[in-house]
Amino acid sequence: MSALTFHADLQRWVEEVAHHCNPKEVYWCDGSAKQFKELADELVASGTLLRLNASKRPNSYWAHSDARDVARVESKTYICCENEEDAGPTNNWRAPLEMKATLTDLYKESMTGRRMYVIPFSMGPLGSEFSIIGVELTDSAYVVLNMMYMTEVGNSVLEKLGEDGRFVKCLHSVGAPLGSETESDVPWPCNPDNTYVAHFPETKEIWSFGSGYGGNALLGKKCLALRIASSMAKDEGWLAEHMLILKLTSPAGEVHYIAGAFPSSCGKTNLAMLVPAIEGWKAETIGDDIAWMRFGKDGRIYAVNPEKGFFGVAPGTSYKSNPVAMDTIRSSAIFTNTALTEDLDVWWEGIDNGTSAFTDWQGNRWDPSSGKPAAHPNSRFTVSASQSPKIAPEWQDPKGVPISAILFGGRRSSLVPLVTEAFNFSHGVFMGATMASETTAAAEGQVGQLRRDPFAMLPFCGYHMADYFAHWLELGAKGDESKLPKLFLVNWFRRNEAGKFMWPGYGENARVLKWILDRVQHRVEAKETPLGLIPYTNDLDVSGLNMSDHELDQLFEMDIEDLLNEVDSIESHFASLGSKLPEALRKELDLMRSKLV
Ligand code: OXD
Ligand code: MN
Repeated sequence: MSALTFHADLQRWVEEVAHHCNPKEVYWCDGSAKQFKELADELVASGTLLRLNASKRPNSYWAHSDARDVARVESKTYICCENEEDAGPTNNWRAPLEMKATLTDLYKESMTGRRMYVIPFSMGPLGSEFSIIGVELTDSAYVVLNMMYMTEVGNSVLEKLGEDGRFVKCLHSVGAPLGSETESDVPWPCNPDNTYVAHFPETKEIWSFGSGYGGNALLGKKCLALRIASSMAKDEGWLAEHMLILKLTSPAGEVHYIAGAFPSSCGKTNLAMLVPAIEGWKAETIGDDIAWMRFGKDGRIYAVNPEKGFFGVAPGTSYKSNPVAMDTIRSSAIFTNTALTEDLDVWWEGIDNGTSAFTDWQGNRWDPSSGKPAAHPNSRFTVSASQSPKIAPEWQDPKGVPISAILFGGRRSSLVPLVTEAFNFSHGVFMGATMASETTAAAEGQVGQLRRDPFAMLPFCGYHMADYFAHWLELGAKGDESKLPKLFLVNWFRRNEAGKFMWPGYGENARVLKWILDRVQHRVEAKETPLGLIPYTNDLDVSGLNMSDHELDQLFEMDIEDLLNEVDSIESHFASLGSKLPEALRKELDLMRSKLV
């Protein structure tokens, strides 16, 4: 199929890559439903996809990955800038030429026997000043289908690109060439021993090899919209953040937009699809994972969601925890690594719908007594955001939406109160810079370990983390504090001595958001503590929760000794970031210590 583009650089690059990787043909993705169906049918025929029971889950598919390719691979993710110092201590670094040499060898003939797909895509609404165009070359049709749900794909993007528009070159190969035209393929080709996810921020390129899973392979998401975009944002004076965007309407009809940074698998999608448990409040989604933010002409910060779909964690999603997600994925969705029921619908731990798994995520008969989960803990659904019954009408507004408050949060079973407001913007940056969370299955590695995850950007910041803090502080200093969003630290995950969650979470989180908006609107005072400002007891609406005053107090309890240990731990976190750490953050830490002793 020939290209519908007169973009000489794009054509040259496609030819060069095809020449080197040796695919049997080049396939230009036009973004049409016809192509989607054609590729899905092929993947069903070849065994990569299974068509789900059409009476239960119309137009939906199930895939299971190779058991060695199930999550983002942070240890194999690289920022390849000229100077190691610019990548900073939190990123893996390789010199661009060295990484390109390694990968050029690996890409040689890596697409033999496969098709190479050309996916022109836009992150952000086409034509918005926020948007960035990318083109992904991949030998995975599964990636094409997922990209079609997650981004704007096809001819409209090529048209926008014209003859000389700028785009981010994104190269992806599963790294599993077929020896001959007749060699049969495996359902999930990948190359776990040679996986690399490499970013070249200076030349704005992404080269990914060996993995077909999620953020390693859908290059618009974490690679472009966070790692490359964060580095562009630093140079150009805006922010590319790992944040949800939520629209809240009060019973009086007041509308506010809130952004929130939470590490992977900490309930971001649930919060983005919140169903408020308090009377009269309405919540709608703008985005569940990424926010690009910049100053508007009125001096406020505006945000867009650069994605067009949701790539959500399935386990734990139910009509109780997230009815909006459950309604969104009723049809036209792709499920990866969930379990299956006997009648070919999907199943996962916590789906809580009266069914049971029949086969596990690898497609084997599931034995409940094995003690192993039926669905992989990082199993996912991919679906178009437009299918959500609670998507806000303005979710693709090219101007973005004005942000009133930003939340930082993580899983902390102790120490961090339910909600704390920053004293001012730079104290809020300190909160973001020091946030920590217990690790989850979204990335390889052990689950449940406490790690500092500044702004939930640890795996996604495309440059030196201390420079990133400085960028936030500079942006704050440019703004008028009265127009900047107010910053808050939240923690839905605190546990009592018996190990039980102390806060009901989910829809009840609206109570915390209500207090936050009361603060934004200067309607209530707040109590000063060494950590920040917390609600006076009567200002947090807990009516109907059956919570004793003691239980409520426990959610905000501060143990001085524990907090002094936390100060020490932050001190070493800061030390690990080296000498570039902004002085303002060191001062915030000194201030915190002085308030505790
Ligand atoms: C995600 C992640 O997939 O953060 O959103 O891992
Ligand atoms: Mn994420």
